[in-house]
Amino acid sequence: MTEITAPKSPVTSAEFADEIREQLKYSQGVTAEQATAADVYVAAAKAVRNHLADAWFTTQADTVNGNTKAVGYLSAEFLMGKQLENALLNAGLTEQFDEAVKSLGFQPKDIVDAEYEPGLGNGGLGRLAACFIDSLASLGVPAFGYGIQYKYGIFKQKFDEDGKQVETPDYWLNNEEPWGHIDYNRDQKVSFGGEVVEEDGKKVWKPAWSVRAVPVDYLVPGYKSQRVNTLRLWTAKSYDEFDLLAFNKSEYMDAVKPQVKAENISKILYPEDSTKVGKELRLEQQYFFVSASLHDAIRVFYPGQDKPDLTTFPNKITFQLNDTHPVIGIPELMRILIDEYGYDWDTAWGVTQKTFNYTCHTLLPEALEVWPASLIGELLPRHLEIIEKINEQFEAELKAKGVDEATAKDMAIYTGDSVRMAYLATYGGSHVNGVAELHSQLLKDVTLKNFSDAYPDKFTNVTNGVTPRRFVKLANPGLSDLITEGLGTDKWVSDLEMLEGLVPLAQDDEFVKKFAAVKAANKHAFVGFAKDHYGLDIDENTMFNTMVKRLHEYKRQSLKILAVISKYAAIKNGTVSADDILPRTVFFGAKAAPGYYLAKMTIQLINNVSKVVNNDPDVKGKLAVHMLPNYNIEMAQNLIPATELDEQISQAGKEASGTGNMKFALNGALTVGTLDGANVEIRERVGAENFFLFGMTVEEVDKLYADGYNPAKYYEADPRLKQAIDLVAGGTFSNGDRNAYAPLVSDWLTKDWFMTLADFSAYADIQAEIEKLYRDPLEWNRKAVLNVANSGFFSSDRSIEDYLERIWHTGPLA
Ligand code: 26Y
Repeated sequence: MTEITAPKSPVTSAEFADEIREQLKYSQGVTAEQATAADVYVAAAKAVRNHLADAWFTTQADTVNGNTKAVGYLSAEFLMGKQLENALLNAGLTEQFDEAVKSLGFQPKDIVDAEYEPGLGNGGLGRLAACFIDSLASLGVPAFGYGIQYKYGIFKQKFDEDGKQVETPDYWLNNEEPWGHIDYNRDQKVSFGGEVVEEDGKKVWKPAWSVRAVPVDYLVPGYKSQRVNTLRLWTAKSYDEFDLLAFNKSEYMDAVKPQVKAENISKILYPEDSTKVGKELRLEQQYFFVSASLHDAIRVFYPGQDKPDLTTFPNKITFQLNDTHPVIGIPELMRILIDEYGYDWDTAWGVTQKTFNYTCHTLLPEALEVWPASLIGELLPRHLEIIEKINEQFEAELKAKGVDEATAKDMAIYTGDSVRMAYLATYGGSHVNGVAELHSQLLKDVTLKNFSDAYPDKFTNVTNGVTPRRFVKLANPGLSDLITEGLGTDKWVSDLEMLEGLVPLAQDDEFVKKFAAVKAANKHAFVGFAKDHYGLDIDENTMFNTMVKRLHEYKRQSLKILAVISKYAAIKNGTVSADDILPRTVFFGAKAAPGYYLAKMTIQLINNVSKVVNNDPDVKGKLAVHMLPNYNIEMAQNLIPATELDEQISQAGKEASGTGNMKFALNGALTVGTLDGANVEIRERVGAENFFLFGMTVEEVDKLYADGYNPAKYYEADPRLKQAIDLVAGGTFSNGDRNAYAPLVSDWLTKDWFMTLADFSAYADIQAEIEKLYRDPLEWNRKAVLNVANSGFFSSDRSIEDYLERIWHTGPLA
């Protein structure tokens, strides 16, 4: 073991300023006088990277030679957010940076803001991966994040004049990107297509084409841990860059064809978070990064060895499969062990099963990936053979366990036509986990029931969490200072359950008032942010009520907008008196998958409700609605701390966990929510009296499906709902056009798969309770403080501790 040496920090602010000057001069070619904020940002980022370098090398050496197994987190998404501020915090360089840039004539905030946010994820799953690698490094656990450096991240969202979502490409690498280090000397070859032949009684795969996987390394500094892990994102390059022959014949497009084909693999993140697209390119992406990562791990842990003893592989590293996306890794490791290293099947299987574990992030059966066998056969013919053999072995094992034939058939990994990746993952790994208690239970009872019956010991739960560094300390400095004052220490940043120490302070009116003042200041700051970014004028003396997440029918943004419309109608009709109206500003933020018709129409509706409501003098000062464009991590960091009421209103049994819910509770918003996902655990912890619960339970939902659900009945029964839907259908939000939302209205009245209408009355009713409490600021804020105090459990540090104990069976470096 190498001795741990601290990163070069703490440096003095003067040294930091000198380093920025040097970087400006020698790496960017501008003087400090010529430099813009964007230049200083790049220079500062490089300076921080240099400071972390030694700790990174030490961590790498200890990871290979050390006393503990590493974690490989295989994920198609890492939604990191801006890096500079986080790297400064974790490296302990924030103050020095602030002083340094001021001495150069800049404001720290302008430098931090100059960073372009990388959007290499769709939503919760990608952000969870980012929180997890922060926690792994902070806990000192050796780990690699493995994924793809997409050239284009999640699309940028705008709205056109009709309020429709317009997607534009996110070319984030258009500007200098100082964090990633491309390492051409640690590349891997990834092959596709071709055929499998027998040579000397051995199966030999003769691929048709290959691409070069080149790693781009990002440093992942732990908070005060002196450890720096690696996020290794692969980019695809062509081996035959350029067809000179074609070029010389003036066939310029043909000349770059091989390059384009190869580079397409890492070109774009699929903007889908449901699994309606089954594209060939997506399978290529998955295999590309998983194959490169497995080979990379062998390179790292058996340096320079031609004949490594790979039976020790599972002692060196354990791989977590983040959803079904990397599950092709199971047959790939089998192939590597058998074809590349000559192990027999049984040995290879033993190693493979010990190496992998699988996290499921969904409850929607259609979101479990299933690949046509023909596609796998074309792209990865050897893998299809291996999958078939795994399936045969699995069938035999089930038979031996006494599982009846019909059940075994239902459980097939390979059906002849298709390959079910979730089943392959469950059988091919050691553990399977859901992401919240309720979700894990439903996986066992419903989604993977047969598997749980046959292999009960494999199943476990790890409730999600979020990193307190980014989502409290950075996002909410005011609250962070107050917490530190209340607890008399800032140790809570790496031990979040210490927040419990604030419980008694919820009874201290002075403390509660201080909390209220922080919230008011955050609201004020957000008003400025919204003015700068979106040109909006927001009244900060209204309740800030927020619903931000991907747009999905099951998440039920429809329920929220119908309730808003109903409230609007009530004000217009005078059904509520002016005195009884609690002024509210409702914020939505949501991207819809570009091919998801009803989701996009819902965005259009929200935008047009916003136009009508915000321009109606009758409701001015009482109700405002804003659909904020391009919800991303930056917006989350600004909006969450300013929010007072958070919406988590999915149909029970559909949201696997949610992590926004945790961020809001930790920042002292109260939640209105259903008994779904992690809401259940949040409510248990913060107390039922500090959470606005409404709506059907999973059991009630199931019963209603079974009894035959008729949404029209609910429309007829609640005049508030009827009126809201009639306004949409009647053209109030479409300049009189009665057809504009016809598909949405018809879906509500005839299908309504996620039972928005059935939950409407309960949702509308609970608003009175919410508003009553809000009129008593001291009581509202007392409950908000209790939300903060009791949400320490939802730190991703705790999630990682659970993974270490229940699944990975490893721990920090000594
Ligand atoms: C296969 C492809 C189309 C696809 C791409 C992205 C499929 C799914 C996804 C993303 C899923 C996702 O973000 N799931 C969310 O994971 C969070 C972290 O566990 C959960 O909190 C959240 O409930 C779940 O919807």
